[in-house]
Amino acid sequence: MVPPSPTRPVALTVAGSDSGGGAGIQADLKTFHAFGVFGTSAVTAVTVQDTRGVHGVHAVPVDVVVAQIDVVVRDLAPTAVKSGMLATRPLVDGVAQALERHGLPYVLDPVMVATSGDPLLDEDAVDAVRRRLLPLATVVTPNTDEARILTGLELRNEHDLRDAARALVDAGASAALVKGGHLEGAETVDVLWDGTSEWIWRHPRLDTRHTHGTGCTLSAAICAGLARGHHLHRAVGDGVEFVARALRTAPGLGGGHGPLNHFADVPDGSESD
Ligand code: PXL
Repeated sequence: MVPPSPTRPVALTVAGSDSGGGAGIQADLKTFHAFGVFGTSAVTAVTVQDTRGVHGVHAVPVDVVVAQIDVVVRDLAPTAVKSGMLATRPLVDGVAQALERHGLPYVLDPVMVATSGDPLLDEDAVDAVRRRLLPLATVVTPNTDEARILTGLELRNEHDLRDAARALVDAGASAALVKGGHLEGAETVDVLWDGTSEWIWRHPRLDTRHTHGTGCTLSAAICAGLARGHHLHRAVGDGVEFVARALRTAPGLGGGHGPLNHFADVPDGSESD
């Protein structure tokens, strides 16, 4: 007889497909897997993409995206969800309505622009992200550009990251992780504020162009931790460390911004309860 399998946490990503495999749905599923979490997905858009850039975007009809979320939640019972590329305003509205219904722990990665500089969210959708998705988020994970667009604040230094995290919580998110990777300096700084406590992670800055999918990978790692039932600060700490390792050991694929190493070791204990 086959012994019974240990129970396996399930997570859901609602995001775009990156044919190059480094970001989007593909990065999310690889990251869920690395953390020992069973990955499910609702595809919002199909991108024609390699490490050099986004060559085409085909949005999936809203009812098909919502149906993917609904059937997966009903049958596979994910214990956390993340969203990435949502492409259009109707998709933001549809996903918000579905997530409101299901009430799961939710990581909002407010994806707006690809590493290559190509747009991944229509401008008229930003307001819907702010009004409808922020209030649902267990944590929102913007980089400095996304935080500026969502809050109207300029982000130049660590102090500004801390202010932006507070502004995002004031705007309705339960917590905000503002990622300072795009700032200058020998260290990268990430700030988490949950309305009560603040945590700061620092890592030596790497001189690398292989950063494609960094944000997707981090938000997926946090989602995996939440799916396991970990506290937010633990899920974020494990995610930040996994991304640092995955950046350091990037495989150097492609002629542009290459992907991270999703085979990197996860921090000790992060893939168990
Ligand atoms: O990293 C942001 C992102 C999210 N989703 C998809 C992407 C990218 C970046 O390229 O392609 C599908």
